[in-house]
Amino acid sequence: MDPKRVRARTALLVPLLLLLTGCSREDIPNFGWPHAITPQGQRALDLWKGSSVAGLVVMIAVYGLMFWAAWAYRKRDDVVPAQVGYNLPVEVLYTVIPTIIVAFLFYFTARDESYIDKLDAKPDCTVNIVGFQWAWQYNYTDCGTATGLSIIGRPGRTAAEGGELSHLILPEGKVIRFVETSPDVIHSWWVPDLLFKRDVVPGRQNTFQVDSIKAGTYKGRCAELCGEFHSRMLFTLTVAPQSEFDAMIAAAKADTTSGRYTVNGSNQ
Ligand SMILES: [Cu+2]
Repeated sequence: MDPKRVRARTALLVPLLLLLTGCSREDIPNFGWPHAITPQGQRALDLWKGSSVAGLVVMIAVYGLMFWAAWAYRKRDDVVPAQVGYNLPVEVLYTVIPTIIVAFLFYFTARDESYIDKLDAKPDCTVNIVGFQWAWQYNYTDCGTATGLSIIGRPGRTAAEGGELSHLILPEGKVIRFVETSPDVIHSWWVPDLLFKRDVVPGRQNTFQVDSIKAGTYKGRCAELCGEFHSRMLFTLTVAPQSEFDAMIAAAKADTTSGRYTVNGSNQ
């Protein structure tokens, strides 16, 4: 191909590669992650940012050394350079430095993982998440005025078919424990804004906790391919101040006709 055309194509492709990754300026400080809405999410975000910066530093050092070596030792004449089999100090250095880097990353990962997996003996609210083919149900097993209430999602492609996306409501600023169970296959309960997801596994109870959640409405989905209508396992999470939460729960408990709720397993 004509070298001019190659240059023109490269000049077009390089900026396209950079720009078409879909990042905006706001994504840069968090390296593409959303803002955290829980202390656990903040920990994960800080770990992600720290690891990304560490990766960038290593990249700059490695490419810097490579280009420096290529430039400093480029061919200047026809004299054959000194032929060496090994260089012990350099080899020790490039074994020791990566070991130190990995030890650092391991320390911070282990520290943050044990914080994110921590469970309080007495959370403010415990919710049982049931993931089934292909919807979610939420049972407030121990959660103040909400205790006994279940929010029922129903599988179905459309509302006309009887499908109902579930809508979980939680109080703002409270310690919340999630207990996940599944009657059929593995699902994964994921609210991207929580910066966290955990699999829902049949035959066992998976738990996790958030120390507080910022008020807002967040989208959620199933993150484990679980069958034909996996893509329809969408849900909404609304986090509201305690008084609003109590009012929403009271309205849900009073709703005996929509089929979206049950109290202690019945439609009242
Ligand atoms: Cu699923």
